[in-house]
Amino acid sequence: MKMKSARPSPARVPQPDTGSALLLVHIQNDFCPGGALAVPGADAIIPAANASIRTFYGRKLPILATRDWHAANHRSFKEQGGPWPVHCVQGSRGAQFHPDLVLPPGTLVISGATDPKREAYSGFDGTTLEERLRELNVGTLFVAGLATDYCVKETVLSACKLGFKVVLLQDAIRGINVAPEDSEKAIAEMRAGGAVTATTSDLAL
Ligand code: VGL
Ligand code: ZN
Repeated sequence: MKMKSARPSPARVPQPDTGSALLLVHIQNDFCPGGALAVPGADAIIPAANASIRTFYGRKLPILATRDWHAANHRSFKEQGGPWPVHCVQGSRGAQFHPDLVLPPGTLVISGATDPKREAYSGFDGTTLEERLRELNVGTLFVAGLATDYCVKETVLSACKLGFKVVLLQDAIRGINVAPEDSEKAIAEMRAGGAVTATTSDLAL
């Protein structure tokens, strides 16, 4: 019979190591306060995102940043019959990464949702993201960014389906919450899809 240990062992959180990459989803002006599709509290994730960036950069591990990069007539926009206000139009200020996000040299930028006729929430949809990750021999993705209930969720679910391990950095994501529970539901869906959740303080920063 196994002995019960007196104290529960600390939860094992995967650590950034060979084969890990940091994936920053849509940390762009338009999703931050003052932007066209501001996610409540979005800028509060930036210190945690930057701390993760320092860890990955310090360990020479890949850092990838996706950006929502819509054509001006994208079907996602209300005036084209879509659900959202005009946001993250290619080349606009709103589409730039938040100025406080410190992206180091070598960060790979992946532009998504470029085809005006197609809705695309997953960073893998119509991009070179998977190819880049395979080239870099990445097996585990640590994910931060916006928005929990749309692009973070879809990107994480795609990553899981493609066989990547995913660690969702819960203090470094925020949701739109069109309905108040959307982010909680999204996190539950990502866990059900195979993602594990951690906070940046669980990482040996
Ligand atoms: C997103 C709505 C529209 C996201 C992008 O990044 O989550 N949400 N476009
Ligand atoms: Zn968009």
